[in-house]
Amino acid sequence: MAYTWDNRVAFVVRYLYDIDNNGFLDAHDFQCLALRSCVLEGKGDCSAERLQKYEHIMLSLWEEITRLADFDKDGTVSVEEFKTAVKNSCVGKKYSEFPQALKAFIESNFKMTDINNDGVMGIEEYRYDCVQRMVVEDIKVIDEAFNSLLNDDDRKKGGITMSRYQELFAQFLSDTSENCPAKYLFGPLEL
Ligand SMILES: [Ca+2]
Ligand SMILES: [Ca+2]
Ligand SMILES: [Ca+2]
Repeated sequence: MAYTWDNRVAFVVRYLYDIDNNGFLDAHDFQCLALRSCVLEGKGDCSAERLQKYEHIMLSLWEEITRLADFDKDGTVSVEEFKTAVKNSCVGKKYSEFPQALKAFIESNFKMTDINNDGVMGIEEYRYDCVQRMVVEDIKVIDEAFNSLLNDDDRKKGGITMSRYQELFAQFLSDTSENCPAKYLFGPLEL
């Protein structure tokens, strides 16, 4: 059950966007996301200029999500509204066809994960990303998920590059089959 499309989309809302954890999305989440992304990607740096850049990315994303998903126009986006919007705008589409602000978010997410800035998400960075969201008793669970995410080319490169991350993130939202190859992108899901 954990990897159904419904659960994957719910995961994105809950763990990537709803960072104040109140069960729905509004502008506050994206303001906080801007700050969090700025600090994480800057390894602690939070200069006004960089923060402004992240505010632009995240608030544009929120505007786009509102436009595509706030069907009842109440200024917030529920999980159900978000699912409908992903169905309309992402299902069956490739990364290049995704809404612009979502693509900017995906890129920024990759940069946050790629801690040593070498352009590849390696196993250690993947572990680091996973344990911030989930409780794990045995590292094997995370390592197996990472390894099954990789194709031969990824293995040669030592992990997931930006272009592969974009492709996998797109699949995570656009592929409705439960056995979607990208299902482990954010670690083993427990919802
Ligand atoms: Ca929220
Ligand atoms: Ca709404
Ligand atoms: Ca890296």
